[in-house]
Amino acid sequence: MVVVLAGGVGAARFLRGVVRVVAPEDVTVVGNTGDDIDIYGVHVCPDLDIVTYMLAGVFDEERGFGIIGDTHGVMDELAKSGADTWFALGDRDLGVCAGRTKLLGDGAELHRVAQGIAQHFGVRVRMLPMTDAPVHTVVETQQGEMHFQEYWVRHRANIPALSVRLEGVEAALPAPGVLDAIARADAVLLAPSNPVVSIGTILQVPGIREALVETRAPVVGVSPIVGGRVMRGMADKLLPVVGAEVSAPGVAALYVDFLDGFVVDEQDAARAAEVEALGMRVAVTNTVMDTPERAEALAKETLALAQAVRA
Ligand code: FO1
Repeated sequence: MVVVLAGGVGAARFLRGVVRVVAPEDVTVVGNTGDDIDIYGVHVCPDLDIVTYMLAGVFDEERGFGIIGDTHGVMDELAKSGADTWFALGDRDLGVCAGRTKLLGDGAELHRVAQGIAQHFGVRVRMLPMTDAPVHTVVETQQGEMHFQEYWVRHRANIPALSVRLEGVEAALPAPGVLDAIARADAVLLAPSNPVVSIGTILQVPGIREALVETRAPVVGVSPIVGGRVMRGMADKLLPVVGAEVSAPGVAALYVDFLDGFVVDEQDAARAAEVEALGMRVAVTNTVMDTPERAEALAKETLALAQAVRA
């Protein structure tokens, strides 16, 4: 069984490759829920949904979120009534979130709800949120504190960020199954997701980082840096906030206590030796997943590195 720690689009693309190499039933996703937001009366789980929609083959690649071909009747009506619709939820996407909100309101745990949604979409990987507890990432900026989505979507990360914290994490426990999956895995992979607000958030849930240190499984990450820059998203704005350099060794150093291997993009080959000097094995390859075939090749390369560090 392979465990993949996952954020949004980068992780979803990577997982699309992983399930071409490993049977989906043998893949457990531990998804970031720090981005989750309550808005328009519903509970949105962007990263879990992005992964689910991508694996279901219904992801809207052009927008980078939501369901392909979705309509926007609800947002249009909301806008007419004067509501600020800065966070664009398509009609079907809203329906998914409304269903989730109803079940959570009835007392269901998020990991059960997430698994149910994945199943409705025909997704056969095991989808686990990092925690069932309500947590969310708060960004402290020069204009005050705000929810991560306000910073990311409304302000497009254009306000200087001073610090990032995960509200509610002290009382959070890993979702049932997360620690067990990490302990029993044949390999644990870190998707090329944002090291601060996706992977970094998952690592803050009490017990998860310790489980990664202790597991007998090889733990291998994929660098989200390509040519000294982030591939997508705005991690270049947030890495300096945690004192990390925007580079492959800068990201690897954040995981140095548990990482056995790191896959670095060929454009960053010159920095591979610095990653190795941190005490981990390195594979250098093309990490740009512009096609499902490229994602599959990257998944194969990452799993081969996991095999190699175990040997
Ligand atoms: N990202 C945007 O840039 N603008 C949006 O209006 C937006 C809406 C949205 C709705 C549902 C959903 O699941 C994701 C959505 N995202 C949107 C993406 C998301 O906010 C971020 O990209 C992730 O949180 C980062 O992983």
